[in-house]
Amino acid sequence: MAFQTITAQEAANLIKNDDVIGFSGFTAAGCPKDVTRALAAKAEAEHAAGNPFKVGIYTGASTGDSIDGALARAHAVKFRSPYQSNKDLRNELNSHGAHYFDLHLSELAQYLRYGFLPKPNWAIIEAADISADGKIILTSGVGITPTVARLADRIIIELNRYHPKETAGMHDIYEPADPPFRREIPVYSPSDRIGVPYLQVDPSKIAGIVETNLPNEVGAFTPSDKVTDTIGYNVASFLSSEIRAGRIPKTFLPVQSGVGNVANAVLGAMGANPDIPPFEIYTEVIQDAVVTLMLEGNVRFASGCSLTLSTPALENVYANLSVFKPKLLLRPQEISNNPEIARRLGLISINTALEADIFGNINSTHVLGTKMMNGIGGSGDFCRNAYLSIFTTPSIAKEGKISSIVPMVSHLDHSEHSVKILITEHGVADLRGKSPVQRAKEIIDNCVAPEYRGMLNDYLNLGQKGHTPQNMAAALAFHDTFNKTGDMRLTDWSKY
Ligand code: 0RQ
Repeated sequence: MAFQTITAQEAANLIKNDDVIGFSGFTAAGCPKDVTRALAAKAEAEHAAGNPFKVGIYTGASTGDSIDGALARAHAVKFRSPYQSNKDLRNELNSHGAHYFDLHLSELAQYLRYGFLPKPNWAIIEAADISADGKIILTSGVGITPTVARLADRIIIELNRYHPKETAGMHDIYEPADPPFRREIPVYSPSDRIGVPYLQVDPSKIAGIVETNLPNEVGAFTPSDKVTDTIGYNVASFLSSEIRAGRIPKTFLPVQSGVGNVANAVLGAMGANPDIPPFEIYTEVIQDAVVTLMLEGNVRFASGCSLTLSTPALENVYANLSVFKPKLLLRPQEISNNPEIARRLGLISINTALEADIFGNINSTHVLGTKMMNGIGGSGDFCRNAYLSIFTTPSIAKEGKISSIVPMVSHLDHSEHSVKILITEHGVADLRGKSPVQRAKEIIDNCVAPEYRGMLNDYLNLGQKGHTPQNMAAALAFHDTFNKTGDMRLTDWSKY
């Protein structure tokens, strides 16, 4: 079948107010860019003419600026799921300009198949190559593409020549059957392939092909600093002590690691630790540190959902495909983040908290309890099901005006029942097998910034009787004080 080549504007003109779109990609890797910019321009023109124009958006995770940024600035987002990290979209969600539905990333594809959410009218998919019978080679991120391509009424392809078609073979596309017919997902080690290397779509649904040549929009990492380096060192030292204690096998276990600078520093420190043998990665986001560790021989294989690499790192992979292709595998997020597989493989999961409390509960998403930051992402998929779930966080934020460790989290994403280890630049709190009061002592003594330790010990002493000694009047006193004074440091508990 010969597909029609169309312009980005012609593609955007096919999309109507209130339509629902599912995009390919995961983070800024593998997302369309051209049609969405044209769609944002169309929305602005419609608004200027006094017409409503908003669309519903599903993606794998966050996107590049050309989806979330452009459409948020055009006030063209009706709803959005499951994860975002764009400043303009964040403002739109926090000011109720768009509805946001935060979701464990492994669940979105099945939510769509189960009919829990509106079905996509459109799938817009970035491709490295397409055959006449509708076999697509995806680019650097997979996300929810197989499901939205199947469920959508029509499909628009962005054929992006920036991504070499020789990446064919790096993807493993598999969609599980739905209950009551689902069987085990047969991934028994990170490198197991269970699907096919291409995405098969119904060619009759393809409305047109937009040809582009555009790099990904992955932001550069800020260089690591003393705090992130120390957190990385603490994680690596803890893991090597677990090997010595016989609680992690000497051959090690596959690692899942979140996004951002702390995650990059943690992986770097693990590579530098002589007690940690070369290891495998089973994760969602493959970041720059993984490429470096592969070249150094410290990472043997990485399975993920996206190559969320800076432009130089991605170009290095593309220029050396014979080296990297045998060691990299990209899967849909319901497989990369699958709870069954995380439990079976025995993942060591390392994610970043925004805020933790002294009893081991984690807030990953809400700044001071109200403002959405990014979303839960895959952190819940992994931490609940991991062999060992670790959360890291700098002990303070905003030059110490905020303690990342508080009496009670202002929003709960991961409970004390899922979180095993908390690590800051000050040290490691091992929460396994400890009661709430024991956990509180462990966290205050090892993880809290020295200037906040006294305040948190005072809080514990205020605690009402009971298994978990929270004081209901004072539990959010740190946040209340920050809201009133711009600083959490509280000297007088008497009014609580
Ligand atoms: O504020 O942006 O104004 O400077 O929060 O903090 O330290 O730069 O941390 O960029 O690594 O993000 C948890 C958000 C950390 C991220 C989070 C302020 C701080 C700063 C950002 P500024 P940092 P990072 C993989 C798995 C949830 C999902 C997840 C995240 C800004 O890691 O989204 O783990 N995780 N997914 O000043 C108020 C506090 C604060 C605070 C920091 N306690 N209170 N503000 N800040 N602590 C991803 C995927 O699944 C795709």
